[in-house]
Amino acid sequence: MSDHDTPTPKHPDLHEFFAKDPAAADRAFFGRETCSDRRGFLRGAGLATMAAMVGAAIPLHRNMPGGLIPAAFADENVLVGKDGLTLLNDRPVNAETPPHLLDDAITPTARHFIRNNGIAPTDTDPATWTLTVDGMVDNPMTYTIADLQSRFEVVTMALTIECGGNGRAFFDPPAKGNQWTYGAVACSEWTGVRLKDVLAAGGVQSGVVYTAHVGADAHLSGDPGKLPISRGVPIAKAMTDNVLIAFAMNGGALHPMNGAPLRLVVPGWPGSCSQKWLQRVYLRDVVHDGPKMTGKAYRVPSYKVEPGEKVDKKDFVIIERMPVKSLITNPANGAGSGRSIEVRGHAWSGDRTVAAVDVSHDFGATWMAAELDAPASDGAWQNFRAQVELPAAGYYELWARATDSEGVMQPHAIDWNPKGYLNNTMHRVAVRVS
Ligand SMILES: Nc1nc2c(c(=O)[nH]1)N[C@H]1C(S)=C(S)[C@@H](COP(=O)(O)O)O[C@H]1N2
Ligand SMILES: [Mo]
Repeated sequence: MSDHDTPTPKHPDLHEFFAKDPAAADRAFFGRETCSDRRGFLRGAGLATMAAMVGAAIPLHRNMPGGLIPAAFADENVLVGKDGLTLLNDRPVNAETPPHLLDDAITPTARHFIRNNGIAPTDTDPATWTLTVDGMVDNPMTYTIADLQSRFEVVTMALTIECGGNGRAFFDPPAKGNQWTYGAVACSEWTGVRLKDVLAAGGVQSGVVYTAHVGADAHLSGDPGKLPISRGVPIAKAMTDNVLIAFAMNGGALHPMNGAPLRLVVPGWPGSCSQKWLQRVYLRDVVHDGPKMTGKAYRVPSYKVEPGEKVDKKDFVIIERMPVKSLITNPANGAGSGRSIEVRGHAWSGDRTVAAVDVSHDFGATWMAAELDAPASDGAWQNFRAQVELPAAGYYELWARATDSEGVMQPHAIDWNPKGYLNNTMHRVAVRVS
């Protein structure tokens, strides 16, 4: 199995401090509290701490503007605690993981991608966090995290989360939205309680159709009445065994950008179902119509369309399970190699298992079956490996294709749709043998 350690970020204290409570951090460092008026100057303990963090005295500290984050670590500010992610956008934060950094069977917290639709909350103390379960339940309840832990069975499961828009960058004509390439997918080990147990304790009323999820993140507009995203799932999906309300990730705290201190994990369905910073789940007798549930968000046409084709709004349907897919995590694209190489990666198919992964080194002329592991738990991706012998020096491509338990194989060409969802074409990486 893989190494579960989270690499230590270079300047954890400052970043943790600013991420947790920017006002307090400003006060400590600069002797001023507000973000809009940070004209204080570094002094006393703040100066000493800052000097310790940049690793040297700051002779000209009197000229340092209040609120300034030293350039020595300004660039990593939004990705603190993350390792090697590619930042696509910083407001909201969106960052993906290069495939070769997803080589571990279980994705380390530092390498779990980030997809935010709004601004992450900063007041996320697990001791005071609450989850309200209401709507069409007999007994509406509000739980602390400690309540959840003591009242329900705590389980740990490796579960795959993939953004519905993973692979959007390869759509032609292009689709608007985050230009994810391959790395908006991860399989961490999540610890929490089952959503189904918590809903059952509330007493699910007859006539419930859908869940509705509410998180604590703020809308980009700053309007407190607006939610950035509120998704839900059909009640039957919510009542399955591997849908978790998670309070731990890889044996530690959830990363602040991955929903700390509490989130849903709905494996195999678009990542958007897995509400982060979870505060409320309510049950409804209609399909939930929160932000990003309606219109064309996380929806595809109900029939096959030509690339670029205009599709009427009424013909879009909500994406449920994610399609069969695989990712090569070794070698890295463009790597140099010897003639003998282990091709490794993961394969998954939402709500199903993967039955086979084949690998080709000759542009798809021939395929060899890879060794394929069972999922670590129901909802986890499956690891594959194949030892490939390349005939001579030169340029090669390694391709992988997965086939799921229903016999569905990854396609060669993108099934184009207007919003760029569900790209599950085969992954290829280049290698050069010298
Ligand atoms: N509260 C909240 N939950 C959210 C989101 C969000 O913006 N806010 N983004 C969703 C989307 S679109 C995805 S793909 C997953 C990504 O989870 P991650 O950021 O932990 O990788 O979180 C989902 N849950
Ligand atoms: Mo997503």
